[in-house]
Amino acid sequence: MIRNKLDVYFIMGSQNSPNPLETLEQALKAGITCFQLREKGEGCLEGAAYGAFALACQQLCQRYDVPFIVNDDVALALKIEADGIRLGQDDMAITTFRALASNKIVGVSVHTMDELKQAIESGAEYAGIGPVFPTKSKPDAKRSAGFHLLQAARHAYPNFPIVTIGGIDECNAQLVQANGADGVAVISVICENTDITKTIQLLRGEKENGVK
Ligand code: 3NM
Repeated sequence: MIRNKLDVYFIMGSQNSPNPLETLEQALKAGITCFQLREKGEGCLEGAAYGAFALACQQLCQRYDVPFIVNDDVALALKIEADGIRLGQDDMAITTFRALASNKIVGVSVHTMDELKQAIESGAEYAGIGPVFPTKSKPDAKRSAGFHLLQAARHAYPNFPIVTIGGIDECNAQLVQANGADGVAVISVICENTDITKTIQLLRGEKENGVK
């Protein structure tokens, strides 16, 4: 059930960290609940190097029994048998993807209630809503929308899995969850932190002794 896996949803590509596999393994050890490979932007890997990096990330996720999701790249997700795909509004339609792979987790990024309704009706398993706060990790992100859409989405669909994204850190993660999110999707707060274990504890709402 994907809803239980959205708690701390870590997103990373090789461009986000000087030692991406080390960062991923530390994050897995510290208790991330889902991982998305997002190889995008300046300096990102291509071709065989991209494929090898994706496989290495997937193997680490398998070792820690954490779902491995691919951002946008349907061909890669199918080729390496990822657990799922995240699709944006300009990517392949959910129904088209489902026809290619019926058994994978499908997540969709939405920015309006209409897009959310459409995603649910097309069979998405979870939705991503963002950016809730300004982000420096996605240059083409839309203007931060605060909690308005998140609250409306939760009100309309009390049980649909929702993860929020954009500028989320240890300080605001609980606020996001209090406003209806099942979990937080983050890049920089993990990639740019030296104490990944403590960061993930705080994102999960745990005290430093691991207690909620
Ligand atoms: N998508 P950080 S914001 C990948 O709003 C991504 O759809 C967004 O990175 C969206 O945790 C974003 O460093 C970047 O702010 C999130």
